[in-house]
This record gives sequence, structure tokens and C-alpha cells, in this order.
Amino acid sequence: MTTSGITDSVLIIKLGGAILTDKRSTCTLASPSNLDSIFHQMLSTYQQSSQKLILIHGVGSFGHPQAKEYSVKEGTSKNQSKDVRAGLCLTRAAVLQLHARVIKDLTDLGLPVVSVSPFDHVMTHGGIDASSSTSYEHLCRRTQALLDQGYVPVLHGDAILDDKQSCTILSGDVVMRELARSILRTSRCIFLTDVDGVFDKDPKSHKDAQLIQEVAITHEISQSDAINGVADVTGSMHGKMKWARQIVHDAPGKVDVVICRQGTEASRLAMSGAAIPTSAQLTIFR
Ligand code: IP8
Repeated sequence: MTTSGITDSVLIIKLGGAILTDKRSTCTLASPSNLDSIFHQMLSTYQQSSQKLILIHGVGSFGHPQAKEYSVKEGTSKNQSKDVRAGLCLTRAAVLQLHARVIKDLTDLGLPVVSVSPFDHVMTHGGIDASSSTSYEHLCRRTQALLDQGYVPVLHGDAILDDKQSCTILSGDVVMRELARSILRTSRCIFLTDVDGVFDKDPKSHKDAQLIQEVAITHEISQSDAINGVADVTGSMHGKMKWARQIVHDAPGKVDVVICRQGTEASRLAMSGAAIPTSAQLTIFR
């Protein structure tokens, strides 16, 4: 630990779109009390944890419906009648509306948050899967510089430019993976969401669903019953599991990845940076 009490280790938290917004209707926020509780939790994490903090947020109903309607993820690689540029503009307008709210509320609480725009720093080459980590170098350098100066960088899922298909969608989950690969001394990545973690079945429709508390990264889970029915162009829980595995696998140092429910004791424990007992009601990937 340094003399200021801040260690060099870094905690990256992603606030899921499902907790910040109401995904059942377009551009609708979660209730004021939920938002208040999420932002106060970020404040106490910042105040109590000895780790440096990076925040990423998903976009939920502020971006997924617009991106889906205009196939922004596929860009010009898909023959479509709709104007993909209009789709990118509408998607970004919605994303930035949510982002401005997140930044304002956290600033009002006294957190030294600074916005980092994926759109301005990332360009892909034929979609996310075809693009290498070099696409994210600028974004990661900018984030590291802010962190080094004592800020809390805040990033988000975004619509971005792609030099082969004109545009695509960059999920906050992928941003998490790239930051974990590149930001020095990242020790834990947390996905804060509206379920306790990964289940063997969809817990929203199956009462007997079992929480999987620990996942070794070689272990395959077949979650055939995905949480669907809402517009989510970046893969919902399937996507999270894929990126969680990749983070553990690709990070240069030892990184835990946790998926947990916002507002629970388990989420507080995860955010404190403390070791997580096997009994905790969350999913940890190691
Ligand atoms: O909510 C998606 O980001 P996510 C970004 O983190 C857009 O998956 C614009 C749909």
C-alpha cells in the first residue's frame, strides 16, 4: 500500500444496463431509488476500497432498441433498407443521454469521474471478433492516464466506427475485457446486474434454477434457456460468460471476474476487494 492508502491494484466495475434502465421500454431509466442506491454504492466503494476504480456502464434501453432496429452491429455488411448512419446517430444519442445522467449523478456525489468515449477512441476492422487489441490501445492508454492522475474513468457500451462495415456495436463487456488486458494491476472485474450470477437455467422463469457459484475457466456451461424477450444486441448473460472467461484467460496477472446482483451483501463483499468465500451468493470465474 502507498502512503495515501491507495494500493496500485485496480477494480473494474460494470454497471449493467438491466440495473440502470428499464429494458422493457425504450429510453426509460430504472426507478430513482434504484439509481440512487447504485450510485451511493459506487461512492462507498470509492471511499472504502483501497483500490483504484474504473467504471463501465451498459446501455440497456438507451441504445439496444435503436441498434437492433437499424442493425448497427452489422453495419453495411448486411443488406438493409434502413440508413445505418441514421441508426448510429440515434443509438449514440440515446447512449449519451444515459451516460450524461450517470456522470452527473456520480459527480454530484463527489466522485472524481471523467467520461471516456469509446466512439472517439476505438475503430474496428470488420466487426468486434475480427479486430485485435490494437483497436483499443488508444482507449486503454487514455484510461490509464486518467487513473494515474487519480480520476475514476467512466466508459460505456457504444456504437463505433468500423473501417470495413462502416460501424458496429461495442459492448461494455468487451471494453471490460480490453481494459483488464491492458490496465496495469487489474485484480478484479465485477459485473453488477439484476441476477445473483450465472444459473443452470433462467432464474426468471425457472424456480428450481441453481446458482453456479464458481466457474473454472475450462468448464463449459450450457445455458440453453437464455434470458431473452428484450432487445439486447450484445448477448445478455451468454455474452457476459464469454467475456468473463476471456478476461480470466487473457489478463496478464491474476484477475477474478465476478457476476453478482446489485445491492446484495455478496456485491458489497466483491466490491470491497476482499477474498470471496465459496458460500457467497454470486458467480466467480477463476
Ligand atoms: O449494454 C451495448 O453495450 P452493453 C452498446 O454494454 C449499444 O452491451 C450501443 C447497444
